[in-house]
Amino acid sequence: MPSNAEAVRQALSHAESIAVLTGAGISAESGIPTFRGAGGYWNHLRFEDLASPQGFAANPKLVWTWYEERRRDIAKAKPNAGHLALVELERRTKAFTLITQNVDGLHERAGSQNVLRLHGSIWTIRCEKCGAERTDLSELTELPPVCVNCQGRERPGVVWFGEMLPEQVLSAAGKAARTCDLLLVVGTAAQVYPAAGMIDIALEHHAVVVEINPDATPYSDEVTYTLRGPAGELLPNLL
Ligand code: BV8
Ligand code: ZN
Repeated sequence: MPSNAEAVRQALSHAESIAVLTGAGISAESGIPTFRGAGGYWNHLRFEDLASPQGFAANPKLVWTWYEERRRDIAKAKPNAGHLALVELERRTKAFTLITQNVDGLHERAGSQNVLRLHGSIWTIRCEKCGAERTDLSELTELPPVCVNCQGRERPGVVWFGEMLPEQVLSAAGKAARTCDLLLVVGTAAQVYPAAGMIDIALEHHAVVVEINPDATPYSDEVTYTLRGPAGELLPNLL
């Protein structure tokens, strides 16, 4: 009986179209805290206060302080072997779609090409008043930042709880999950929707679904293979 890793290697080599769903866990080995589990943000912070429109309206300076702190940490971080393994897998695969819940931009910095960012980007800043969007990698000194066009208050260009995901991105992700032969689910607790719903879509369409995570998730018993361990170790071993 081949090991799970061997079976997954086989399945990857036969797959014509591969989709990947990543979450905060793939950036853990780059030193970026996750949201749940050991050291996670939500262990000591409330997502309602920091990642919701209500929280931002109530205390924009607090929310921006948290986002700017994360921006500084991410700017110092580097893509890890897990991110790089997905770049190599994309190079080898005819049809490859990387669906990420992460806003850190590490997949793009690693060199991934076809990336669907379900929850936006921490490097995007959007004016609440006129909607103008800009990319700004610099250290923000004035929090909240002010729109140069209309002096309106600016917010992080991310999707908060209770907000709709970008329509085109979500439908492209759904299509990739529906049409892939194999879905890799890497570093996500699979508790946030509609992102986690990509796993249901792939399962319903009889894709091979592989969970790569040191811990179990609500989908562990439904997926085809579970590989228990850190993505930075397991992904390169699958190439
Ligand atoms: C929506 C912002 C339609 C960006 C995030 C009530 C009202 C409104 C909505 C809801 C509601 N009740 C439920 C909902 C739906 C809600 C939801 O799903 N809630 C959950 C909590 C139940 N979803 C939404 O609100 C979404 N919008 O539904 O709109 C709507 C509109 C109005 C009214 C109704 C519906 C919007 C969701 C997006 C929220 N924004 N972030 C940012 O600042 O980052 S979510 C946040 O969680 C991040 O984006 C993060 O990516 C995401 C998911 O977390 P994970 O990535 O899974 O990370 P986590 O830490 O949880 O897990 C890490 C995993 O990695 C663990 O399993 C760990 O074991 C593993 N790991 C650790 N180390 C490693 C590793 N794996 C591999 N290698 C390692 N080394
Ligand atoms: Zn403006």
